Amino acid sequence: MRSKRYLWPFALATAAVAVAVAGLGSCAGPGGSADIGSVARERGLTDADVLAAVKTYQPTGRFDEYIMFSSGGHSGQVLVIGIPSMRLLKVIAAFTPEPWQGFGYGAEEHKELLASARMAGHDLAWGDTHHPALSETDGDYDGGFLFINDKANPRIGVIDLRDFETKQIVTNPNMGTNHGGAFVTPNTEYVIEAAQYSIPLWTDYADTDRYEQDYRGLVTLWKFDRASGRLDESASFSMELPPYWHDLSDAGKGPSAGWAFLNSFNAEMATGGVEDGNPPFESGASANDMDYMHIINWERAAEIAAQRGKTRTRNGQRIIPMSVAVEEGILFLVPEPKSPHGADVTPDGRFIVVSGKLDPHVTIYSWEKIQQAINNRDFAETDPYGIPILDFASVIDGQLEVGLGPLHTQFDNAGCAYTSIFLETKVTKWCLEPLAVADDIGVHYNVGHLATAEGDTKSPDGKYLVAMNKWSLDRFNPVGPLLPQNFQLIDISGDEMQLLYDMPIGVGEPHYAQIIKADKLEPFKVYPQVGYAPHTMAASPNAVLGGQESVQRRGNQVTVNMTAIRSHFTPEYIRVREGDRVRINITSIEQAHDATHGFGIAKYNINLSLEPGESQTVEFVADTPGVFPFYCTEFCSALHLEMMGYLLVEPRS
Ligand code: CUK
Ligand code: CUA
Repeated sequence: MRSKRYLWPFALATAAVAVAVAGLGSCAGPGGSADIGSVARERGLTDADVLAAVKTYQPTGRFDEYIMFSSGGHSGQVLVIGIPSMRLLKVIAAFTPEPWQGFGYGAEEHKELLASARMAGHDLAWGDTHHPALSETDGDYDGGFLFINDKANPRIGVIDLRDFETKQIVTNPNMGTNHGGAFVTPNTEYVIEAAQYSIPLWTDYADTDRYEQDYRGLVTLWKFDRASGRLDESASFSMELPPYWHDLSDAGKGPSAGWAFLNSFNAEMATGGVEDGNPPFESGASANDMDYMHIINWERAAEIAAQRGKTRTRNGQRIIPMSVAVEEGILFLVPEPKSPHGADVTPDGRFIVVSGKLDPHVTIYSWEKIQQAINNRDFAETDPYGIPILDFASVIDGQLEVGLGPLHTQFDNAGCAYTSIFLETKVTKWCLEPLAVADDIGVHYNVGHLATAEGDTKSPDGKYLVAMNKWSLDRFNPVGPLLPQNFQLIDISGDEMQLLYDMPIGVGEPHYAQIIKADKLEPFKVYPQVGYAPHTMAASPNAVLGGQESVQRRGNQVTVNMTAIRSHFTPEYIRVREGDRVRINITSIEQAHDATHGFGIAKYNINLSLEPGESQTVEFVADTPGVFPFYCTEFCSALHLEMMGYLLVEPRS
């Protein structure tokens, strides 16, 4: 009874909103009230609630105006969400095996990718994605590629937005973890990745009593080759940094193009050890009033990295040592208050906004003043590693009190900025010229990053802001002690911010997201040809066309060339002997939009997803005798249940 009473008003409200959007006035919904006013009254909705519903509801078949790519946190994936509806469209398998996409469930192509993503001799079945970065052309998202970092295991994934699949994972051999990635330069020349927790750099092992001598930070600039859609490891380079803990990066644009900004904390170089009577990391690393933002001339660094004798190589990576960076004038520090988090360049590239978790202000640095100080060699002092430190007061444009625990800042199209306020659990809107607070809005609860529409480009759209919240407490039906992180969609088109929608996230803690105009994306409807290999984005050498199906045996190696089309596999029998090595080349010869087939083999941990035209290969040893049905795992047609076959593994004895 209870659930029924709950459901009726919900269905009615949906119908009523649909009517409102269509402008039809009224019509009879099921079971009672048929006009918006009485449904709203029955459900206890305010005018603002109804307005929010009307601003976000998408009638069937209507596409969203924006697409948000969000990190999936420690799910290791990327979430694709429509805005303003906040409908979840896809979870892109990035660092974690994902069975729906058949990612990591037997395909040789994925085995290769995941093997390249191993670190320290371990297969890694998770990642902690924090910062997605859309590829840019001339400072604008171009819809071509998405890069995503794995904080836990210092890796960067490359996702091709023609098919929303992960194509490459590069591992960073000289980092312990990474946090200052992925951020792109204005023409995606490079993808920036900075380490977070320092580890020894020039030696494999050193205890933390050698912290200041042997531990180091690192920033890597991964060269992106757009033609191949891959990061080019041999053309990439790194720069040695002091063993502060590096936080977030952003690339300069406009007047600051060619430079990158990277904030840091634990400039104290605290080494913790509360169990030995030392101050814990949390207090040791926040003892000082100031940490440092790093100012890096990446354009010049790239030239220096190409010169003989200017780099040292470690684990195959070219690294510009700090001493060279100082000598060449490509690395500077500027103090930033206090336990900073977030460094965000304004759309015009003239200012860099930094927040201190323990300082109620945002600090706005002037690129013009920074440049002047650098050109005049106007340095206050050097850090223990000889890096010039600019004078704080002479390079800031101003500071503005925005609330307790400010974290991340995003921008709109009207010269205003939005800063997440973690402790006060709100978003503060403020404007740059003149510098003043304009508005604030409570969010639930404890917000981390914010994302505005086209927010990291040189020309943000304004319109929408998403608050990415850490806690949900009383916002949703309780689901045990582990509650969902959540997103709140906020309308920022007017002077006052309006909360539109709450979306729980059930898979991990998202950190950052970017929002792109949906019409910039042009994904494939079907793969360009039958027998296509998504991992190379080219014709597959293992393609099997209709009529080419076969089973071949050579010794104990059995090769099956198979096709899939509604609603059968050809062949339907795979007969092998126990211990045989079985290789199945399988091509979906479908060309119909959205006609996906799966290929799962019972008990062998194999499942593929074959989109129209796609070719994949699985290889395994038939080590267990018996009869194993295989079947299509997508309900592809009326006779989908019949789309199956048998793997018969005959016992040796
Ligand atoms: S971080 Cu998570 S809320 Cu990794 Cu960008 Cu600030
Ligand atoms: Cu193909 Cu179900």
